[in-house]
Amino acid sequence: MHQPAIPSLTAADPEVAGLVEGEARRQFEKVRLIASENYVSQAVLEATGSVLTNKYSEGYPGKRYYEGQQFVDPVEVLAVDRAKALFGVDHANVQPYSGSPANLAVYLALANPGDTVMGMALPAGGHLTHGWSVSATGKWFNPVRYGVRRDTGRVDLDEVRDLAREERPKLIFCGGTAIPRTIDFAGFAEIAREVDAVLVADIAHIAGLVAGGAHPSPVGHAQVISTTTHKTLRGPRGAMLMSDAEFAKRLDKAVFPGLQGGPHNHTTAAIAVALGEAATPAFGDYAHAVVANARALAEALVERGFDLVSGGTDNHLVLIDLTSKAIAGKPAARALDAAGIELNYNTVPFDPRKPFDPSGIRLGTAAITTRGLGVEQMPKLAEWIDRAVRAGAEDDAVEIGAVAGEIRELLAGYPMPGWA
Ligand code: DSN
Repeated sequence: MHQPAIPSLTAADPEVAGLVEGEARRQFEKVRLIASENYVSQAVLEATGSVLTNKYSEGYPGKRYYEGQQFVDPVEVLAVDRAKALFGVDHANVQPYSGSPANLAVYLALANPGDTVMGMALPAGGHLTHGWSVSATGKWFNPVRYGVRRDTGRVDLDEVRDLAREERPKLIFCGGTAIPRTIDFAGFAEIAREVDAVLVADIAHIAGLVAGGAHPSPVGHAQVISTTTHKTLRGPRGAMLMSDAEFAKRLDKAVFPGLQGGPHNHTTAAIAVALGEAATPAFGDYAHAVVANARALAEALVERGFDLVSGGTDNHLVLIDLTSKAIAGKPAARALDAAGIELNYNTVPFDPRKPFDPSGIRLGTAAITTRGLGVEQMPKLAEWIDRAVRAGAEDDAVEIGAVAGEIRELLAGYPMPGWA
């Protein structure tokens, strides 16, 4: 049963309630390896489902365009103060609706249409909003892109420096969505300083690892930091912008009124709760356990003959190149899902296949670590992945069903917030 229980929803709209219950059960029964997902705490769920959703609050605390902010203002102040304390930044804005709008606000604040901006190419592990062609950021700005080296699968800062010297971008984005290795914020900062660019660190994937001390912090290197709140940070779906004091006003104005209307106050409250949780020693243990699990899983996958981009991982994320296997990323992801292992198909660097049918799969350990799985389970998980991928290639529904059954049996012993 979904927790908190949903009796009113069940009575008023059984159709929606049934779907919510179904999703809760699905999340309970699957090994959730989507690298950008997690399980939020019961407290975060409750804040997200609170009456704060009823309130309009355009503006910022103390400067709103609507009355009745006696409780919403302190909620937002709390979230901002907790973000500043947790990450050690001068300024935080907790209003962006999600990661893409947060990044758009950075462009609006610090660049003009047509300006040159630099980011990691999407197929190399970057994000759409770092100037990829199909994104507004690729259409309205002049994007230049760095990638990774073919031989190492890692960013080559010499290449980044050469490109930056040649193109003189106004903004340089580091970070992305499929980067299994530590981001060298200091190295990027040196390049940005040399070409007089603003360095923007998009830490959406690794924010929880940074907060928990399991990945170096961009603070002191990147003048602007963008993050979602729902990945390794384990909060509600939302985003934050953090920055040096110098950029605070411009970023705030870009978020509101530049791009958005009223903030989602229920989300702001849940972000405050998640940031409170992330400041505890237990969260530091969690962040380190996420990385330990990813490393153990990567090692076990390599032992089973999987090719990993960059050969392994330093963070929560593993990118598998299936080129040497008899199956592409998309059918493999489908077979794995049927076997109880949820992940996404993904391009790999220099992928000869199309993004909608690429060569790779991406996985991450943030959610399974929240669930309580540890390094001792990772060899078994690698075995299940191996069996499901083989079964997918051979169209072996019996084997896929067998793996799904074994996974359900294991997960029955690992509770999840949101389901009882
Ligand atoms: N969709 C997110 C991810 O899965 O990484 C990035 O926007």
